[in-house]
Amino acid sequence: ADTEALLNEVANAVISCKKDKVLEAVEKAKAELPPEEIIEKGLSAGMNQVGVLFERGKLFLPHVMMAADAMSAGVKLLEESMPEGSQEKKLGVIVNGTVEGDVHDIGKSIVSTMLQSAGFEVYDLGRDVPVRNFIEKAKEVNAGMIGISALMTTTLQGQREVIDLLKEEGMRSKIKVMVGGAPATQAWAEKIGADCYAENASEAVAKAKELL
Ligand code: HCB
Repeated sequence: ADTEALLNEVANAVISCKKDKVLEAVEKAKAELPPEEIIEKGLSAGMNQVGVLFERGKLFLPHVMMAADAMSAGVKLLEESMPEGSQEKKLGVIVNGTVEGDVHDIGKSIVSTMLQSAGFEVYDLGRDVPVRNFIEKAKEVNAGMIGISALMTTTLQGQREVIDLLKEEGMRSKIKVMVGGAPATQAWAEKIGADCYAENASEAVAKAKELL
C-alpha cells in the first residue's frame, strides 16, 4: 500500500473515534513506516481533524474523549517499536509537563517519548503541573531544559509564569525553556522570553539538539 493511503487510514480511524480501528490501521502502517511518521502524519493529523470537527459542532466531547483514548492506544503500540535511546551517553536532561489547570497531555507525552528516543533523559511530570514543580524537578535532576505544554488560551499564561519564576530564582540563564501546544506560537515564545517554540515533536527534538 502507498504511504499516503496508510497514513490516511490511521487518521480516519482516529476521526471515527474507534480504538480497534486505530489499532488495526497502526498495525498495518507499522509494517511499512517509521513510528514517528505514523504518529505525526497519521494519529496527530487525525486528532487535529477531530479538533476541527469539534469546533464546528460536528463532534461532541464524548467523541473527543474516545478519539483521545484511541489515539493514546495507537501511540502506545508504536512506542514499543521506537528506540529506547542510548543508556550511557545522554544528549541532555529535560523536564517536560503540561501546565497547571490543563489536562491535555497527548501531545506533551508524544514529545517526551520522541525526546527520550532521540537520546535525551526526560522527566515527564504529567499534566496539571503547578508552576513551582517544573522548577523544583529541574533543580533536582539538574535539567538543561524545561518543556512546557499548554493547550488552552486560558492556560497559556502558565508558560510565562514558569519563566518568571525561573528568573526570580536566578536560574533563567542556566535552564533553556521550550514551549508548545496548539495556542502557542513563535511570537508568543519570543514575547514571554522562552528560548524556543516547537510546533510538533520532531521540531521539539531538533530544537533541543540545537540548544543543549
Ligand atoms: Co480539549 N480543548 N478540552 N480535550 N481538546 C481543545 C484544546 C480546544 C482547542 C477545542 C476547542 O474548543 N476548539 C479547547 C481549548 C479552547 C481554548 O483555547 N480556550 C478545549 C477545551 C475547551 C477543553 C475542555 C475545557 C472541554 C470541557 O470540558 N468543556 C476540557 C479541558 C479541561 C482542562 O484541561 N481543565 C477538554 C478536555 C479534553 C479531553 C479530555 C476530551 C481531550 C484531552 C485528552 C488528553 O489529552 N488526555 C481533549 C482533546 C483531545 C482536545 C483536542 C481535540 C485535541 C488535542 C490533542 O490531543 N491534539 C483539542 C483541539 C486542538 O488542539 N485544536 C481540544 C493532538 C496532539 C498530538 O497535538 O497540539 O497537543 P498537541 O501537541 C503537539 C504540538 O502542540 C507540540 O508537539 C505535539 C506533538 O506534535 N507540543 C509541544 C505540545 N506540547 C509540547 C511541549 C513542548 O515542550 C514542545 C512541543
